[in-house]
Amino acid sequence: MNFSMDSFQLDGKVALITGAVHGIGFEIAKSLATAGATIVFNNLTQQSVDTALEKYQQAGIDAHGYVCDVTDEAAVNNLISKIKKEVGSIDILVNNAGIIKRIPMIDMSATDFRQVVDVDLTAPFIMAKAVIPDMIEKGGGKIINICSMMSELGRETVSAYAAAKGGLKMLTKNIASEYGQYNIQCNGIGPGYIATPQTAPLRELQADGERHPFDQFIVGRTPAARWGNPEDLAGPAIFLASKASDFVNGHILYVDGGILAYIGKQP
Ligand code: NAP
Ligand code: GCO
Repeated sequence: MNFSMDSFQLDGKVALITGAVHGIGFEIAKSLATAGATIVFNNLTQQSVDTALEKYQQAGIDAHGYVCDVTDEAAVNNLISKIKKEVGSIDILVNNAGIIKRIPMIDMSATDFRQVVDVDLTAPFIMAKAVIPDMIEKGGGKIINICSMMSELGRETVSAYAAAKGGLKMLTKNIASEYGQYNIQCNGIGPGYIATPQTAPLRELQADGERHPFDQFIVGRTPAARWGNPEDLAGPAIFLASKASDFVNGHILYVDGGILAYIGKQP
């Protein structure tokens, strides 16, 4: 069979991107729309959903927005049923919704730790469990889990986040293993350091006008010598959501400017 660039097209596909009201999720949703997908997203509040719907409209995208907390299994099951009735069953799930709490581990409460794991790991499990039966019935589907560099590396103050994202890497591999036989591909995208609201505190200008020390650290550790932009994730997302990746399964695609490959500039 000759390869065709049509393999990257998503026309007729319904894509659900969780938490896609700004940042990485919003850009991934726009990229999937560019490839032809119908975009569905959720967030925690009606206000954030309504604001995002306007942003999608301004981008020429007729998106479908719903209020749903991805950690609430009953609410997620209702959401998937509602989407199936109102839009269609889901062909592509992007588990994007996520939180981080930057607290030294011995100062972190178990409640805080559990909340991060609940959103960043348990919720992708709940979401995938809710969409896989329909994917099996349809003859296949795509699940993309937004992992992290912290799926591979640790750093101070992000113990819960790294544990969750490390677990999400292995959940990705396990879904791939268990459901690959149904033509479901489950892969991860591991963004490096991306300029979004989540990392804004790490890039704030200091009182003296200097760049944040962490900002300087990351730029120095990244071969591309810059922070990533959410738009850098568009192409990888289209690839993993499309037929072009039908034989890619259980893979974490790091989109990190090379930081994971680099020991760091010699002094
Ligand atoms: P962000 O701007 O904070 O966006 C995360 C989104 O998830 C927000 O819209 C948030 O809603 C939503 N959300 C949080 N908890 C939720 C819940 N329980 N139910 C439904 N929605 C929920 O973060 P981002 O930087 O775009 O990151 C998106 C994903 O990429 C996350 O999984 C993050 O861990 C991952 N990631 C980010 C980077 C980076 O450098 N930025 C790098 C690697 C991986 P509200 O804003 O309304 O709270
Ligand atoms: C942090 C950052 C990172 C990024 C991302 C890196 O505090 O170290 O928030 O965790 O969000 O996950 O890939």
